[in-house]
Amino acid sequence: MKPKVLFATQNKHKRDELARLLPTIDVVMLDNDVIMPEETGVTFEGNALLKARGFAQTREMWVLADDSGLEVDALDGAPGVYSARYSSEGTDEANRQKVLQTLNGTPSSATMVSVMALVSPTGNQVTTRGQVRGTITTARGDYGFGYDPIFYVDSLKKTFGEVTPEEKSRLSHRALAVKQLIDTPLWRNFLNGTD
Ligand code: ITT
Repeated sequence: MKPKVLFATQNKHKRDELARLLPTIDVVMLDNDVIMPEETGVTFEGNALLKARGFAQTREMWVLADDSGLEVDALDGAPGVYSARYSSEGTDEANRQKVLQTLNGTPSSATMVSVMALVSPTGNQVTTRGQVRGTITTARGDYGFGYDPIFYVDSLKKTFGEVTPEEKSRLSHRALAVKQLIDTPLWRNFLNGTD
């Protein structure tokens, strides 16, 4: 039987990426009607822990959470931790449009960030951070989600919207965060069923 972890997210795209990155783990998703805690943190680490800690306590399970976003250099790091709520509509399309409109043609480098938090049933915790550098471009490609189509990666000569899920899972910010996570002592405890 695969070790089971609850992934505290309402974002199906994140869940699909995580399931691809952790094929030997049973990644359980929250039901759609579950209310997520308000993301009051000012760092990705703070918000990832906020999401994971609440559910680990109430469900007495191992819980993973991901807090992620886009930091645009010419916008002083915005939208950053406010990436999901950058536009008033809060949809992926409106958020991308707002980045492009705010930049108004100014070229800019940017960072995609993913912070993973793992919390045990007794409250032991760890966070890891993965980052990928790129530049902002007009939207290209139908793959991915969120800011992927406007995030161009030099080494790929493509936006994240133009790479297949397999390619993205080889080098994404989320892949880098997971790679570090599975090297932590707490992850070994999770696999061993100790806490
Ligand atoms: P949960 O909090 O339920 O996990 P969420 O979508 O609200 O889901 P965040 O608060 O972490 O997640 O917000 C992340 C924002 O960054 C959101 O707008 C995503 O679309 C975007 N994002 C996250 N990962 C991304 C990725 O791999 N590629 C492009 N955009 C991404």
